[in-house]
Amino acid sequence: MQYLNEIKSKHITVLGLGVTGLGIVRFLLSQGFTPKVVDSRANPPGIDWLKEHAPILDTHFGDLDDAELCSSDMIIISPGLSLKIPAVADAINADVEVIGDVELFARINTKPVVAVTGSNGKSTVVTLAYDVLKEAGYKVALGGNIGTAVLDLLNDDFDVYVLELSSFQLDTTTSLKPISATVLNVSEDHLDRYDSYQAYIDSKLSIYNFAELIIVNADDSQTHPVERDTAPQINFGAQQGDYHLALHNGETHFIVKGEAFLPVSTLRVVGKHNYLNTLAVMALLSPFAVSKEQYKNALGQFNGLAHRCQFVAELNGVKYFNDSKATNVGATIAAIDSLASDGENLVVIAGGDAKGADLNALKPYIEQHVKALICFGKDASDLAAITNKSYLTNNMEEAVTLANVLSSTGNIVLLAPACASIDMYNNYMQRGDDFIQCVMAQQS
Ligand code: UMA
Ligand code: ADP
Repeated sequence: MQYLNEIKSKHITVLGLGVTGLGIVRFLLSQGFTPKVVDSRANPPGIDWLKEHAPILDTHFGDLDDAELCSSDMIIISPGLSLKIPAVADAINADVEVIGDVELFARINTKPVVAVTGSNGKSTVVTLAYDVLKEAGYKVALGGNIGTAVLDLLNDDFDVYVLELSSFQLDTTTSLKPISATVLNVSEDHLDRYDSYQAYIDSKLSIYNFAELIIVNADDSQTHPVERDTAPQINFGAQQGDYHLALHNGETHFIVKGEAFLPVSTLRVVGKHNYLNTLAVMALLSPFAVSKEQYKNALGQFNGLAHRCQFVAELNGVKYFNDSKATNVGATIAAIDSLASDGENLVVIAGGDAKGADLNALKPYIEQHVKALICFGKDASDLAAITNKSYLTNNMEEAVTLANVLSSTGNIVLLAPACASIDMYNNYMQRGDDFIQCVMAQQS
């Protein structure tokens, strides 16, 4: 850990004390550093841990303008905080180095990193990649935006890291050199944090900067690097690409470089978007030794993740699906696409905080496949305004009760909000759990 010796004498501030901040603090403490810890909240999530394990550290909890950030040599900032916050911008102007936890990880780590970003499918892809590598016998670590701070993983002796990276994390990462990297897809998200959609796309594309192998989505040109002569590139897509889907002996297969590798039925979870996610995994893991048998085992055991198009129950011939993780328009479109059959078979529950996105992109999918759109939450009226099939309600309970009334045998009720949950819930998991509870209550 040569780099740590270089910064031994620096005054380091850890800015943010959530999952990331705690990971940074734990790592720095384990290496003999005593950073200052700052958070704009009076009671940040990590405060109890800090009080118990490192009460000696200098702290400031509250207004960042009073945190004296400019007197640090280096700030390691959490992804939930924008670099444009005035106190942070002032520190950057005063030549304080501001980096994220992934950047510190990159400066120290010597093992291969498989890096994944994109608007949708990141968690699914990294989890499946992790499962496949494990099945193939690698000692593999899974972390990043999926929930484990990367620095919490650094002390163990892993063969390979699989990292999910958000645009926020990429904004503060400049020297990560992944063995393979992908932007899975791009659709509008987080526009409340970026000056423009292009700025959000540019953030995503920075994952390719020092990648040894670039994996692009053949069907989404926004995932392609701007520079032409960078690293070798391979692509995946529905009908085109080095990794694509095609019929073989009457069954749709994953096609790998011209050969029918495995039938899509090998994968336990369904939906075209999951087939594309699997192709992305195969492309990302092409630098590793994984046999067909090992893929078959891993794909066959993959149950998908909770709150992503998760089957909840069947009541009176109506199936209920929880896709609470559909926190943007692109994910809701993918859910509608994968559950739609002929005619208007879906009752969709949506709404929450749209994060500044243009909701009109949903319109053609609602028109074609959706019988009723039931909305609640902060941006419910904007969402309801895109179709005359909409209903406004006040909360999940009312929405599920109405969905029960409006649906008939053979229909599907789908929670796919196209919005973040933070206006009414702590997170998308809590929203999904509320949906499940309301559905179960309909049974009694
Ligand atoms: N916050 C303050 N003041 C502070 C610090 C944070 O108000 O001083 C607020 C932020 O504005 C944000 C919240 O606290 O609303 C959490 O921010 P954080 O940076 O402390 O978050 P962590 O707990 O460290 O979790 C972060 C990721 N969260 C965000 O980027 C907002 C987690 O992704 C990630 O799992 C974790 O690091 C480990 O890498 C979550 C997420 O929602 C799941 N990500 C967004 C997404 O997927 O769309 C990007
Ligand atoms: P992320 O980590 O990028 O949020 P997840 O795997 O958690 O991705 O899935 C988030 C949402 O996106 C879920 O609603 C899921 O059904 C949907 N989804 C998954 N893969 C894709 C894809 N390839 N394209 C579009 N939507 C997808």
